[in-house]
Amino acid sequence: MADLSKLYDAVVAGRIEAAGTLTRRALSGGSAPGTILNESLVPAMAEVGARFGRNEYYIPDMLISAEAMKTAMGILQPALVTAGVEPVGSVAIGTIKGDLHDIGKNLVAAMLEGNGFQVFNLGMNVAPEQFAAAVKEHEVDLIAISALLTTTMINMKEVIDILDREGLREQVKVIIGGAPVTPDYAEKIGADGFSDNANGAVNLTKQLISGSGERL
Ligand code: B12
Repeated sequence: MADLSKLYDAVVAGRIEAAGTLTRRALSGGSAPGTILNESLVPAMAEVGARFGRNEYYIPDMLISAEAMKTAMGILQPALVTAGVEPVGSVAIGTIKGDLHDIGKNLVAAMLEGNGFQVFNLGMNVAPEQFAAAVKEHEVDLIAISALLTTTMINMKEVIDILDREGLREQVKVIIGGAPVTPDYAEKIGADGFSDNANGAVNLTKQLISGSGERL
């Protein structure tokens, strides 16, 4: 537990090497990967955001904390992902056009992989056309779109519009998420579901792919 609060401090302070060392130590000390994630790393990034919101942190501070988070995630990811499981479905995930925030998206991708989904991670700043192309190329069951900015979340609707225009909408589910996204917004743009966290994203994906077909 002591290590988890040290890890939290390291990510908030942007101490990249310490974040890596403390993640390894927490894992070898027996902390569950989910505990490390949810009790240390995710709250640390929330604190970084809060400090930015209060003008106590600036962009370089956010960047360096994001690097510390990524280092920790790189170590945690293999522990989150169970190897050798038959894919239970396939997902294309990306951060929407104009948006360079990829930590939450990568977390959702890792959790999906860890739950047996085949994941095509399209990266960040993904154009709506690229999501449609992934549906055609990989015949994915579901598209997961992330947005962290109020100015970019509006681009999510373009993905659904393109899927409609190209006659692909019926064959693929669409879920959205990211800090500014709300269930109302998901409903408004015609997405099939929303979650504000990675576990919720996995549950949503399971429900939608198993074919309830309902909007969640
Ligand atoms: C780190 C960070 C950055 C880093 C990003 C590095 C990277 N590689 O990702 C850098 C420094 C590059 C950055 C830049 C900017 N940022 Co910034 N950033 C953040 C910060 C501090 C943390 C984001 C994060 O990683 N959170 C941790 C992850 C784990 O959480 P998450 O992303 O929310 O993801 C979870 C859920 O949302 C959900 N989820 C996420 N995606 C999806 C997808 C699906 C399908 C589902 C179901 C769920 C889901 O599950 C995830 C796991 O639980 C946030 C503050 C915050 N509290 O969000 C600001 C924040 C998002 N940034 C902000 C701003 C303003 C900017 C800049 C415009 C600053 C500037 N003036 O240049 C630029 C924009 C650059 C761009 N074009 O994208 C504002 C946005 C305000 C707004 N309402 O639009 C925030 C909220 C800060 C603030 N308090 O004002 N940023």
